[in-house]
Amino acid sequence: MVVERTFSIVKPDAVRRDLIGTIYQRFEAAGLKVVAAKMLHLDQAKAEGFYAEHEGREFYEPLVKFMTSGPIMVQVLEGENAIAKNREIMGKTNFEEAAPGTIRADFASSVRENCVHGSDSPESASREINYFFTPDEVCAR
Ligand code: RTP
Ligand code: MG
Repeated sequence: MVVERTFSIVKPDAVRRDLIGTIYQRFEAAGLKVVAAKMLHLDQAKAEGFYAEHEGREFYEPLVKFMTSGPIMVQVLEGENAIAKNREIMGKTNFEEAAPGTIRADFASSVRENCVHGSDSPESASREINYFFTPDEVCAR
């Protein structure tokens, strides 16, 4: 088993609904340790850059609008197979297809407003962690 780091966001819908603690509890219960965290409010340019891979798709502009609609929590999670494990506890993008007991199945209100983001590969984890955190902001545990 490999200890990995992944990047995670508690999205504006979940912050608005006071789900930060509930979602952090899911991370910790799954063996994913929080090794960096902060709250911030994305501006348009930072959100567009984060989702650049989706530029041109029909959901891109409403997604950027949603992600800039209120504060978010960004965090780095560490644990065995952290990238896949986090995707597993998040559930599928479309909450209606997400497995019971996953964060999205339990709390998402639409395909867009789906509470959490998680890196989908080692390459995106590395890029996304560096997009939001300097090396000294990530703590050894
Ligand atoms: P994320 O990047 O946020 O972890 O989610 P994901 O990998 O499961 O989904 P992705 O395909 O990367 O899409 C990014 C986010 O865009 C919104 N979305 N809306 N058809 C739609 O309206 C649609 N499709 C995607 C969701 O917020 C999704 O998480
Ligand atoms: Mg994605």
